[in-house]
Amino acid sequence: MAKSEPSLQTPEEISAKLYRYDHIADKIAGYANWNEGHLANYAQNGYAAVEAILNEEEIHTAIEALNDLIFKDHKGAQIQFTKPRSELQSDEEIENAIRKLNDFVHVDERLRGIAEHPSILTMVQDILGETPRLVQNMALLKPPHGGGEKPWHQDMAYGNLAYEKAVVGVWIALDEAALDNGCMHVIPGSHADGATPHYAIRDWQLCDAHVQVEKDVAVPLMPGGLLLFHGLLKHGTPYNLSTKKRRALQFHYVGESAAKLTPKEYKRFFTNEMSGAEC
Ligand SMILES: O=C(O)CCC(=O)C(=O)O
Repeated sequence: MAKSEPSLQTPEEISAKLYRYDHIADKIAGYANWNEGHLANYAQNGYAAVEAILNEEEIHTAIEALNDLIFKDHKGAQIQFTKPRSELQSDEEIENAIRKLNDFVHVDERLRGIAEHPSILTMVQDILGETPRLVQNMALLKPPHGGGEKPWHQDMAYGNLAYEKAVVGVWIALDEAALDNGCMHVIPGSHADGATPHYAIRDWQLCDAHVQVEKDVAVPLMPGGLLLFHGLLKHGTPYNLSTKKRRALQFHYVGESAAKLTPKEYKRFFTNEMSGAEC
């Protein structure tokens, strides 16, 4: 029975012990280079990083659209604050206290345009082998000076993404996502482990003691670059302990024929209900 390490406390300790920074993912140099070989690598590794999918204007438009939702009118999109809204005065304080915006594609056509970007949809369709359906849209902000960790997890362990067929995640860097501001980290091939129990620890996450940190590959990306990844790939992002913002968009797509897991299947696959294995 694995026990989570009680000594993992500070952001610095977590960043040092649960992530490594010396294995860097290979990247595909733009959509024009996407080919069958990359699909085979995706099937094996569970991810593919592609540079320069959004151009400067698209990145600028996406950031402007997010700022409009934050500072002008959220238009019904959800915004998750890490501090009570009443304590936040300046624009900087407001932005630094936002971790997530959800469900904006129906209220902002600029962001919908990115979720429906032809290059992105084609790559996702190639992976799924059928027409993609967008099932989740969010922006993930990791502010400077301590923007929070997203511990290691599988996206399909979150009920809204628990489908009987693999979902594809698309994580798009709007700022440079680097080793020091919380870029994505993945365990190559870990989607082949299948569904793995998650635990409510710092988040809904894999047990820290079960993560094969020695296999961690970091995926730094320039703005406009993206990571395509399998819904069972084990991945996480460390704290942003730098002075730089790290904003990203994340979309999830599923094949149009895929059905949701039943609640019973979900519990069996993604919780310790059956095994009783503790973390
Ligand atoms: O952008 C991040 O920090 C974490 C993204 C992620 O892995 C998730 O939300 O599932």
